[in-house]
Amino acid sequence: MILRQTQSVIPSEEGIQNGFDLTLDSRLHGNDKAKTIKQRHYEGGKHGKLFLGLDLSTQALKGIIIDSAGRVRFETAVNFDHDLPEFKTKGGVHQHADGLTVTSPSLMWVAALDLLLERLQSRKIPLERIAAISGSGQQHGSVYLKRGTAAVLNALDPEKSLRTQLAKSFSVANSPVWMDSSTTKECRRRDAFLGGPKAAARLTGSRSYERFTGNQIAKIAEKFPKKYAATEQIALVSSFLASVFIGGYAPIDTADGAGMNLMNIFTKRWDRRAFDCTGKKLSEKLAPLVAAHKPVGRISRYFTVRYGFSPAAVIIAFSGDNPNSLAAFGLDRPGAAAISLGTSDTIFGALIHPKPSAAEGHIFGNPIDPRGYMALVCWKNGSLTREFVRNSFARGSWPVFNRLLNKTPPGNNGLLGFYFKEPEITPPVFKTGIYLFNRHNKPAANAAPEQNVRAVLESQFLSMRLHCGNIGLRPQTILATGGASVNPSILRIMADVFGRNVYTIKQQNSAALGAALRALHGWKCLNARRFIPFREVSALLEKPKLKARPNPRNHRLYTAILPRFSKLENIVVNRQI
Ligand code: XUL
Repeated sequence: MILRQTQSVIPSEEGIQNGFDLTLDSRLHGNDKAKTIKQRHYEGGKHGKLFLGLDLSTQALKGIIIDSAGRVRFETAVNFDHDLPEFKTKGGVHQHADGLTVTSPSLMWVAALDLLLERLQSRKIPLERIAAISGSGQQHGSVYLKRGTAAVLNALDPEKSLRTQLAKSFSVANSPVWMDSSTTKECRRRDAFLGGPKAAARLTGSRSYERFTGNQIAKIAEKFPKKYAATEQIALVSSFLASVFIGGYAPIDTADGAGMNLMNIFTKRWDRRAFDCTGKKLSEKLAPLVAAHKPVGRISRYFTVRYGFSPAAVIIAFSGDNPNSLAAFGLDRPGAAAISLGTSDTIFGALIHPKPSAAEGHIFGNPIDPRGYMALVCWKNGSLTREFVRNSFARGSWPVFNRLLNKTPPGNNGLLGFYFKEPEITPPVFKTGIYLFNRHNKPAANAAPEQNVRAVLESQFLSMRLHCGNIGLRPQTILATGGASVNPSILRIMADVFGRNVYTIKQQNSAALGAALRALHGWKCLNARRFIPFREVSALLEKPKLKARPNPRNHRLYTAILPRFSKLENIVVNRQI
């Protein structure tokens, strides 16, 4: 016999109130206005409970299953281009002819979910043992659901696919994603409306950015008023996936919600003024905000009947990919930071006293500490720029690059360089080029290969230290990830510039793993009926390996260079405009 659950999960702003008995913690960090909500008993099966983490990223939907000791038991992925070719995506997206608009078919994502779960089922993964599910989504992307979709989600028929049942549910068929940069007009309007970019940053954690969801919504509201009016709910990629699981609209967590330019970063509530410059009746179209460790509902009947999940499986709020990576790396203390050296470079970490800035970076809610924040700063000139310097000056070889590096002393005898192979976002530089300065701060015509090799690395890490410091992130420990983190020479300069130990770990698919760990964490909080420090979960993680220690003398040298670097950077930035 199939038991029908009460579905339709409409959460309140403080927590969840729904048709289920979920244990709620409202005594977070000693605030003991305890709300007693009956606790249900969780039966995960005889052989221990499992936790599922999903990651709906740009190119793929990934899934990781861990056990309660944090061990990865199974991983799988659906690649959009390869596994769902009928949606005709390249790298999971459609690049539009204007060169600015980038979207993904929303229906492709739900098709991918059925495919991924079918794969888990065909591999005989005991889905009935999954006690909690959480997820991750590429940040900033938005999903537009037509009036009536709550009812469709609530009554999904396990006999039919999600794709068939949700085919007519999207008022905007193609979701704008984080790669979209078509909303400059909307950004200028928002910044002006909120009192300028600084005021916008102080309110929402970031000045207005093209990819941030509020600006994408504003564009749709203006360009397609009928579609906007027909929209019942606007979800983030993360909250959309959670909504499908619970069979109703899921709340948006305060880490991913901060990537919209719509949330007051300090109160962690929606901001009415930010809504006012976005679209009519927006407050009716957005779900409430919730801390990322909170349950948002129980799994819907569609999944229990079709795939054999336990009806007791609980859904913990889904969040963005960067916040989930913060969880996967166990960055649970203020100052714990990760630097990802990839196509673009990114630094993110936990902090308590954020300083939102109009010039650089973003402040989000912290997905593993509801009192805290996370900072994130991106540089477009990452690996491609390092490789450009390697190809131009080191015969395209990393060993040659490293040998050249050893020929120059830290500080490069006063030479400083700025390498913009791509237009840069941190700081904003539109004109590409290389800008070199000698020890007297005068433009240097050119530099020897070994000087270029050192200058590109010192410049990249000085820029990281400067700009993450500007928004309040002062790394105490650094976890290096991404392709270039295998190069010990690069890690040594990183350690010297920041004056901190640099570690690495083997872990890949950090967003999906972070989601699985947050599922475990949220489930523990739920059962304990209080907030449990994430440390109890991160203690289960693989211990990072120490790869580079700072040399105190070199660190003092870089600290002395930093003000000069900042001045010269300003000169380069101002020359662009
Ligand atoms: C962060 C951002 C990207 C996406 C990638 O602000 O836009 O890192 O989250 O999925």
